[in-house]
Amino acid sequence: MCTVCGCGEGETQIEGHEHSHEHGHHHHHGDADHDYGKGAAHAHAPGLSQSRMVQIEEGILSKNNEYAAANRRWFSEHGVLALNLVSSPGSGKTTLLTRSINDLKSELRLSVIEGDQQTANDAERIRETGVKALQINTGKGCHLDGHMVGHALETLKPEDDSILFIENVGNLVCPAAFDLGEAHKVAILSVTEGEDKPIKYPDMFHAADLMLLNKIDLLPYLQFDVEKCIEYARRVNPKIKVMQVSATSGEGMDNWYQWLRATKQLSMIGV
Ligand SMILES: Nc1nc2c(ncn2[C@@H]2O[C@H](COP(=O)(O)OP(=O)(O)OP(=O)(O)O)[C@@H](O)[C@H]2O)c(=O)[nH]1
Ligand SMILES: [Mg+2]
Repeated sequence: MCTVCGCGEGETQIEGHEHSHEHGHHHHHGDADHDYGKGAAHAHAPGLSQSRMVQIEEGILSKNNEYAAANRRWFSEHGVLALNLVSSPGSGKTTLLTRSINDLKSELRLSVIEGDQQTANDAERIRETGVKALQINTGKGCHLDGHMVGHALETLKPEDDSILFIENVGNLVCPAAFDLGEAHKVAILSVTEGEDKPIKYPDMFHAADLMLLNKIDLLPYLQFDVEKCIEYARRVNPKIKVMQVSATSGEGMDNWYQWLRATKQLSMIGV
């Protein structure tokens, strides 16, 4: 459960994975996608005091941090640069990933974990590029967590010295609170969403090291103030890097690729 929004108890499914464990999730082997939570959402906690809810939330987050720390150790031992891609639904994460993969797959080792509540659509889109991808379905859950990613790693087995993209569930709120063990969160904001998103959802933009402002090919048709958007992002996170891109036209994508190459290099020397 996520006590931020009360989402989610139930079953998660990770493709190719099956077992039950202490959390009561049931994973399914075979072709099934990893599915977390076909059961009813438990959004309310009647009878629980505010302080009890805070206690529960702290417990969940500290447990998550343990799983995330284990993932981070694994990434470091294997020379894997893990990036957590976060955004609202439809900002263009999968489109951006498929283009990036097609442009970089001859040069870098890549793999992808896809998080969505339902369907394996995004993992299938990634697999069309020839790169390994694994779908996690979170069911009622609104974000990936460290534990789900740990299990996905067992099945996906990213190569040593590679980049692992983790596309989180589309949601600008809860994924900010759940560390997956990644080196960086990359926030994708598309220009169709309005320039004020960084100040409306500050936690996410505060947690991200890079913001990709996507769909800039659409700017001629919109009233979107790019400078103001960047100013808002810097207001919540003075250190955030911002790049303007179009995942469909390819404009600006080279800056992102340069950032990926440089960040991969730095990760190998432990920065
Ligand atoms: N014009 C334009 N459309 C884009 C761009 N990037 C993505 N899209 C479109 O935006 C829609 C959503 O793209 P996706 O890549 O599925 O977005 P997503 O963030 O992965 O979505 P979820 O995984 O469902 O959260 C699709 O119709 C894409 O074609 C872009 O740079 N320009
Ligand atoms: Mg997607």
